Amino acid sequence: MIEDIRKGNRLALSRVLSQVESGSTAGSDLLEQLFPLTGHAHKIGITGPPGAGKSTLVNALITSLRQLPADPQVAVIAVDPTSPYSGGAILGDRVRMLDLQSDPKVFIRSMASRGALGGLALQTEAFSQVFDAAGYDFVLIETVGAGQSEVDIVNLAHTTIVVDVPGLGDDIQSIKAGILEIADILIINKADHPGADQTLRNLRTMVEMGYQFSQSAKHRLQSPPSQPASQPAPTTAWKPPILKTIAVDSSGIEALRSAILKHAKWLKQTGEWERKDERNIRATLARQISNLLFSNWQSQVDPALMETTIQTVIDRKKSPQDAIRSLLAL
Ligand SMILES: Nc1nc2c(ncn2[C@@H]2O[C@H](COP(=O)(O)OP(=O)(O)OP(=O)(O)O)[C@@H](O)[C@H]2O)c(=O)[nH]1
Ligand SMILES: [Mg+2]
Repeated sequence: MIEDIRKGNRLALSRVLSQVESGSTAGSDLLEQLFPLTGHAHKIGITGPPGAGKSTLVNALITSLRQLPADPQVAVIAVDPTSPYSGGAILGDRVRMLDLQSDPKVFIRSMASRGALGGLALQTEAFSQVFDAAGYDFVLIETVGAGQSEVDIVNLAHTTIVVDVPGLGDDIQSIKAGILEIADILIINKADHPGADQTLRNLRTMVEMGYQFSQSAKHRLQSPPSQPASQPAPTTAWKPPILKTIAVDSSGIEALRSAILKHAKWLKQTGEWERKDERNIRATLARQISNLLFSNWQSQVDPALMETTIQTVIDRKKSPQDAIRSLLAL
């Protein structure tokens, strides 16, 4: 099967992804054998509010990446039940998607966000390892930017693109401060809508503040990080570019593609590429270990005892700490 997917057999690739998704032993054996073949793909996260145009942007980006002289292979993981890829599409989106699917070097796979075994981040990581091992050069990961799990997902990526749209209002601007911190490239999509320049100015101010803070913090705080990484921190900070796009007619997509390639170059020159991989491996191992410990414990605990213990906590007869001690038999 692994030989088949490396040769570009799409049916085999589909099967491997399904095995992995099911969480079967066969799936995990495949992942284990694929792992030595990974480490080449450029993983790109695309996040932003619902309806911002992420899928439209991804569509346009695939076409643009496919025109690169290196003739790269492009995979998409759509972590999103409302994504056009999963069937809720208006006709136009579906037609475009079919166009792309007929390209043998493009593979689009959606992922049900509910019930993902071991959590969304692990599932996304597993899928991107399959694509990476299969020889895909770019793995685009689309997810709705709403909470911590999305931040976890985009942290798997080498490059994170945050998509904003004009006219969402000031209240939302403040929420976005958190998501801005993870952005390597900022997009104002739907630049054909009124207010695009105002949004651009707002974002520019926020990015400028964040950039100055990170620069001065780097000079002032010389304390070692809590988890020493084998690679030193980069000497030149990356300043996230802010680009306007109109995804529906592909305007601004070439600038986006250039920014992505420039970011990849910066990551490699500064050693940040390896640092990101290292962080990703640490986070993935920690997640897998805690999942495994939890499911081992859960399979051993008596469900009736679990229920009565929870009830004693609800009745305030036991503290949560006490309950944990007795459930873990500490
Ligand atoms: N006017 C305008 N409409 C756009 C643009 N980009 C996308 N749209 C439209 O916005 C709608 C939502 O686009 P999607 O690409 O599905 O957005 P999304 O962010 O993937 O949405 P979810 O996955 O549901 O969160 C569609 O009707 C698109 O045609 C744009 O640049 N300008
Ligand atoms: Mg979408």
